[in-house]
Amino acid sequence: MRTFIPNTSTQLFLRRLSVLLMVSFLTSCKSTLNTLYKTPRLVDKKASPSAQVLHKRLFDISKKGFAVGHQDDTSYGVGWRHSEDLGETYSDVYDVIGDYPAVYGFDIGHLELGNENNLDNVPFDTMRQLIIDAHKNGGIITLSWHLDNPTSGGTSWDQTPAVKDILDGGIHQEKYELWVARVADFLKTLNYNTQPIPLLFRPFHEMNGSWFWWGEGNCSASDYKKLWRNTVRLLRDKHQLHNLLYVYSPNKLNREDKYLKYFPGNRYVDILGIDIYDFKNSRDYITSVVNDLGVVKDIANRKKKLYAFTETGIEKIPTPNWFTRVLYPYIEDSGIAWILFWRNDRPEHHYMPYKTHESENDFKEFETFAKTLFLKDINNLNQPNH
Ligand code: BMA
Repeated sequence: MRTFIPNTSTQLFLRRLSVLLMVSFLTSCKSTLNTLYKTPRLVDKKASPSAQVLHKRLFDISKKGFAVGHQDDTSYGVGWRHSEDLGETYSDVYDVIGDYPAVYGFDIGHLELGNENNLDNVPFDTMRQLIIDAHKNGGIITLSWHLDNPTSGGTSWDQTPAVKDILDGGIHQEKYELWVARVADFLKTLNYNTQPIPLLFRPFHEMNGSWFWWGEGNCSASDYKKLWRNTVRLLRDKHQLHNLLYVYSPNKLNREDKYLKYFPGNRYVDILGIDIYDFKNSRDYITSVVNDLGVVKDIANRKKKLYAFTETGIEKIPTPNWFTRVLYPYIEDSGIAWILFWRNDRPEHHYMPYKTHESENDFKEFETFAKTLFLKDINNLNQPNH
């Protein structure tokens, strides 16, 4: 048999080909690795199966696009409030696109006081039912907590320093522990088919801004971290709640801000987030979205954590094509697991369109885009194991 002896140009070609093959092999290995789910180290070593399933589900979602969420979607909207008499689940989002959001935000502010209603007048009994319904239908639940100021008795926005008072034997520590116990009691009632409903818990958000009593200038970074860790320990260890994933979400980063300044540690945070609003200056907004989501993505990848756009929107949506032209191009390939638009309270304060609003068609187009995942979309991805 004749042996084939390549000439020099064939040798060069073969060498190049093998390098090319090797590179493409390594790249394909890397992309397979990126899509492989590795069992995470969750804050809660005893995380419920439901919480573990939610984490995996968010990972899968982030590989396909991002889950679209809305705060208080089914509690009220522009011109209506949930009531048993309505007989069906109202939602401004459903009204516009014929599907529900994939993520449902609720706020438990004033639960700590033992009140019947939250700070926006949603009865906690209604909230419980809406959370159970959303979960039953395959939706994902995220909770924020605009709790009152324990020192002054004012609201979350009362900047009287208070964090020190609820730590390490401070004068209001017992009161704070009672507040957390009330939260725990309510969270324990969120069950479906005898399983605890998994919850994305996002307390003490926007701490790098100074508008909340737990924010910049109103407490030190080290006290903030202590407060976060204590709260986790109370919920997880004292009250034995194992269905929470903990989400850290600073506000839009100002030039001098460091994303991790208030970060309580890898062992106390499951998912990284960021809140950025468009205050009617879309150029500024886009700059922040690109920069800040980039920062969050890098840090999250380094820490092997999921990340999300935990609050956003433009009040009243006065900018034409805001969803499709201002927002979508900059989040399309960001890798976020979800995005949460803020609440629809009234014509002067809403972040999602409603029927007859000018941005209705823009939002309908947004819904058709490849990466925007609503309730039907995430249910089609993989059936959650209820
Ligand atoms: C804020 C505003 C307030 C509301 C609070 C908690 O951003 O929407 O009106 O009380 O969130 O939902």
